[in-house]
Amino acid sequence: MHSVIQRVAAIHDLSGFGGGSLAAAIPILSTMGIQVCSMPTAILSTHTGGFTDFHFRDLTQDMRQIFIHWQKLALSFAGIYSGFLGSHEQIDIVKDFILYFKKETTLTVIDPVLGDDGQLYDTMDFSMIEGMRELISYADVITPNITEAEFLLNKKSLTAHQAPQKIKHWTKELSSLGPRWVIITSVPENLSHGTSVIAYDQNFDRYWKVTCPYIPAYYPGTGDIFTSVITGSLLQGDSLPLSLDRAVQFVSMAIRTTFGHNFPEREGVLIERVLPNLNAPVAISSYELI
Ligand code: PXL
Repeated sequence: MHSVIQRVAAIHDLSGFGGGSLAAAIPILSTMGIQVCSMPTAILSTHTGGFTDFHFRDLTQDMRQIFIHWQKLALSFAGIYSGFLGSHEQIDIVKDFILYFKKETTLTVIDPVLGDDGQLYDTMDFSMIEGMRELISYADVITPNITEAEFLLNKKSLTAHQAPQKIKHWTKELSSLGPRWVIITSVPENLSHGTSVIAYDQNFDRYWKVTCPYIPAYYPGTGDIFTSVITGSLLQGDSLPLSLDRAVQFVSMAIRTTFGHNFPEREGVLIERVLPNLNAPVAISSYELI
């Protein structure tokens, strides 16, 4: 079906409260002028980070039906963007979806959501790591955090001191599994007490880094916000380093806007307050070639 606007198939869960996943992808991409076609993987009352007793409805069978209907409609996508997946079957559906809908010009972004802070999320197990490792071979861009990168490469946890140098190698190692661009987030910076994102561009054999100051807070959903901005920015035609800059700046701004209020972290960040910044002219740039 014809579209005059860039269209992205977004394959994530929908969490009713607490932000993240589709609740991040839809407003961010939409603000960036990109149409989001949602394929929800599950519906939850809240995300799983910091809430207990949440309601969870698996939508694996609905995903297949949505896929079949979109095939009949002959939809085409400028981007395919997946995040939190609940099972092996969902990983297989995303794989089939990419094989069917990806064209030469389609940007495929896979956020291999598995865990954070050295731990797997409650709903993940080691077989999901295997599945994700295979799925990322179909991606153009992947955005693991440092914990997910460890699991995907079967590495031991790093000390903050050695992190940035080692992570450079990890980005290239992950890229050898398939994706042109590998972006590893939440990399600790020992000296500045900040955190960095480190990225590798396979085509140009170049490494990039953007660092932001440390904020003593952990808000769920910021990874989804980061990858949504990366997706939008690359689709708008930005370079990898500029996309990194825009995503880091947007997430930092969302965290800083929220942190001052002292709300419980599990409620996520006040994304609505900062959405209009996505349309601001490029102002400062802090990326480095490393
Ligand atoms: O932000 C990753 C994510 C996505 N979806 C759900 C989650 C999480 C992280 O906890 O619980 C449902």
